[in-house]
Amino acid sequence: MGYRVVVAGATGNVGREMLNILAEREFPVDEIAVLASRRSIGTEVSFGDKTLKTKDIETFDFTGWDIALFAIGSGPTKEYAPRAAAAGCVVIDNSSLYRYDPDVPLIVPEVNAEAIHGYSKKNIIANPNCSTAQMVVALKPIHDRAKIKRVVVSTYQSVSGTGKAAIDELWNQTKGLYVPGQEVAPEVYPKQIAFNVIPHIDVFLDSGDTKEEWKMAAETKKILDPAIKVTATCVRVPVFVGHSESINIETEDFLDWEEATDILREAPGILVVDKREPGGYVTPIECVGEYATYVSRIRQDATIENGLNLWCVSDNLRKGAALNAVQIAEVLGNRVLKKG
Ligand code: 2RA
Repeated sequence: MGYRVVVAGATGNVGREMLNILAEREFPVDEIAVLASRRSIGTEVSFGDKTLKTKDIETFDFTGWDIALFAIGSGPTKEYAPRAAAAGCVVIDNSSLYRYDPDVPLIVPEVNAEAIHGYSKKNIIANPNCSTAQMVVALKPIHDRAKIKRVVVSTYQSVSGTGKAAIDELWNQTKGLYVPGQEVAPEVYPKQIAFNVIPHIDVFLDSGDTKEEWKMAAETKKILDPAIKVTATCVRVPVFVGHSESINIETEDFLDWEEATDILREAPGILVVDKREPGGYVTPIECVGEYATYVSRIRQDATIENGLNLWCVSDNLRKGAALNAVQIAEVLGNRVLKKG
């Protein structure tokens, strides 16, 4: 016996990946419903070898459904997540709405799966920001071995993190540069993204940080350890899918880079690709469609007593969103609901 599963936001990039990954991992689904906004009702989406038609989330009754994966943004989530939760359906939400709520667990299964037991306070579980998810997977084994004090991270985030319109903008803007008269002015982003980088993701805060940078700090503290100091600079780059991160780590105890490499090789969710030669590292193009959090360029930071540098790459639509959400559903099923 399996679960009655709902995917809300099934026509978006993340929603479609949720369906792909539920099928790929053969999540025990007895019945599935795919929901979209009124303007997308009837849109066909794939679930394994099946084709499903989306239903209207506004009129959908969540009663009798076990798990709902939400990828509809904070606004609609505010309206529909409480409705699903009140109907007894556990919501796993990819928006930022509930991530910082003390009554809602924020989970990366390789890091804090045990937090799943906190779901029952609101019947809601939060999925972290994509740039946080891959980073805490890489930090967790190092923290367990040498206790991380401080993290300095620079991100190189793909346009799919913004959504389909951003993917189209990068594609059309790049093409337009080669075809006189077909130049495409910035619309999704404040400046040209083709052959450029933009040091700004989400809104600016009074501190001068962006909200994306604030999220990486706040979420790392909630998921891994509130004592860890994190400072981030989040940058948008002309890549379609795959976030990359340059991570500098200061630890309480000394950890030799070779021991760190061995520890990372053994850690869940991580693939180490690290040869000190041309091409001996992972680039975003190679992570697309994969589950792994890739780690390369592992080396000592000799400028401080206990420092390490590493390069981390992962598919932001998968580990950064849809895969992590499905993995949370697997933990919920195996440890709590126990139907599958
Ligand atoms: C981004 N992390 O990359 C944000 C939201 N997915 O745009």
